[in-house]
Amino acid sequence: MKIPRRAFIGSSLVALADGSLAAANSKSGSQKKSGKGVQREADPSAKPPLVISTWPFGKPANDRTLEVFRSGKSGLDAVEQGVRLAEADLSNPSVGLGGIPAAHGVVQLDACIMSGPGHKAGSVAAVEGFKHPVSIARRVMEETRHVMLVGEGAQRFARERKFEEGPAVTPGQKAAWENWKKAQEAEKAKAPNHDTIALLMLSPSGDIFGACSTSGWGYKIPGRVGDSPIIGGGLYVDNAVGGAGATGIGENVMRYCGSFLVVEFMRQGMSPTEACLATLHRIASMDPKGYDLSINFIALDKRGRFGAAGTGQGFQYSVACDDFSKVLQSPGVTQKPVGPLGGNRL
Ligand code: SD4
Repeated sequence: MKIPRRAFIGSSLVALADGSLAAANSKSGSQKKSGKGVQREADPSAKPPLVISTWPFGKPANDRTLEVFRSGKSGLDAVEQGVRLAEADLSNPSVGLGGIPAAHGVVQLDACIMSGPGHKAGSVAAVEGFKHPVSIARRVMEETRHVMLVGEGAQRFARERKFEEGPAVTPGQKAAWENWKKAQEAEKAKAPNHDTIALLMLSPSGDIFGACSTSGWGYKIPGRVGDSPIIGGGLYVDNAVGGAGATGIGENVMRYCGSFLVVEFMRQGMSPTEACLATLHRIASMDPKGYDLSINFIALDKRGRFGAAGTGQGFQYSVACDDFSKVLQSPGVTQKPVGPLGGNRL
């Protein structure tokens, strides 16, 4: 089913390639009229190798991904190494062992990796004490008949393969956790912010690779698994179409197969930004919280077009290719779109 662009772009903001924002109301000129009727406004595109990732801290990860790829390694090696860079940064409270711990004071990491060629995937969740869950996920993908290992089983698998171990929690996060515990006992604790790296790469041969890693929701219930390691939730790659990744409150992504839906909308002909917006509108139309979801998506397609969108004010994401490496602002959505399908589920 083709969905009129007007129906979902509505009153959103669209990120320009230079990072600025422009109103993208369908009536305000973002659609071009031609003799053949209304045409879609293309998202920015870039010549591959092209890398896109969530948040400004994705920028060094993108640069690392390109550096590894240019050195002759595979696309899978490149995305893994890019995400490892973020995992190794102990000052990042959202990814790797520097992350905010679960409620028992120990960091539990979630990660996954996908290869477009062969449609392969590997994933781990609630892993304690290992520095690079994305690499464990890759080994699950390459050395087992399974897709996902969790908790103690994933740790045993990693230990047997001599993956690098690390602290249960960093001293800084332990001190913050102790304060949180005290505040919680006094019933004054707030949930801290948390982010995730989802990273996608399009290679010059048209292959797509993706990886995702997070310490998840700060002070979560031990054993809680978010969207990030869920194939189709926090990450999805279809080598014939494109890839998508998510960040934000995983519970609001994984109930809707968010990244899978973004890719499916691109398959129907939407640009990456349009597909991210349509996914947000779909989720908001179903969720009792409406647009109060705190979720964001990035996407790239097979043609080298890229985009992103988030609820509220949107979010910042990073893009790199041979010509540039920069941080962009995504569009943000706070209300349902105007147009004939505005009241329906897109
Ligand atoms: C999760 N989606 O575990 C992750 C966390 C995140 O911005 O991305 N926060 O729910």
